[in-house]
Amino acid sequence: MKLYFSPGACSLSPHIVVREAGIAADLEQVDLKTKKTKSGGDFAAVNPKGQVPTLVLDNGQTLTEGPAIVQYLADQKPQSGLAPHAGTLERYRLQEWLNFITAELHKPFGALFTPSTPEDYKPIAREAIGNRFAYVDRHLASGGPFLMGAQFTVADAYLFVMTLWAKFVKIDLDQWTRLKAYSEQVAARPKVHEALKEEGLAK
Ligand SMILES: N[C@@H](CCC(=O)N[C@@H](CS)C(=O)NCC(=O)O)C(=O)O
Repeated sequence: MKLYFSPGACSLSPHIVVREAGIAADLEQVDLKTKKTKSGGDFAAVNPKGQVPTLVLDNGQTLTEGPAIVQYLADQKPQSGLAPHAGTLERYRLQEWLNFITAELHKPFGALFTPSTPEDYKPIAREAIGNRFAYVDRHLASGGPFLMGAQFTVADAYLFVMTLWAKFVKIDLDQWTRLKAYSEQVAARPKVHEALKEEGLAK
């Protein structure tokens, strides 16, 4: 398998999952502006959407969209516990979290990273992110230490990336003590640290 990624982008989520699951996957860095891979390849030909993460499977098929990719990866190593078994209510709970993160957090963050976003929309996006982080913080108070309880899942890999992005756009996690502690706890996981180091985000 080959995972196309860009350092610090949402592709860090499947990158973490690859390492947590112990999957042997090649990593190929993409320049999201030029749509070229580090080795000079045409990324737009691999994924016409021009977005990471993109996973090319051993059979040559291409899988896109982070929530689908992380579930596919987790299902390659069911014993990892990174996703509850398909068909169980818990699996739908996982999908509930993945959809929440992609639609309600990832998208407003995306607006803050896009240079052409109108200035007057930015406070609206920041407020939405804040409201959703507050919701997650309250959720963590009722269980934890992870989103689904005791077990680290692919949803945690994705939410963790959102907490990293908060620092880039100067959203202070100190106001959500449980979320901040959660982010630090995930960052301290050896496989997460390996992924951060590989992407140049940690020493
Ligand atoms: N819906 C996609 C969104 C992926 C996405 O937003 N990727 C960003 C990086 S975090 C990207 O590739 N941006 C470059 C572009 O859209 O041209 C997913 O969930 O995987």
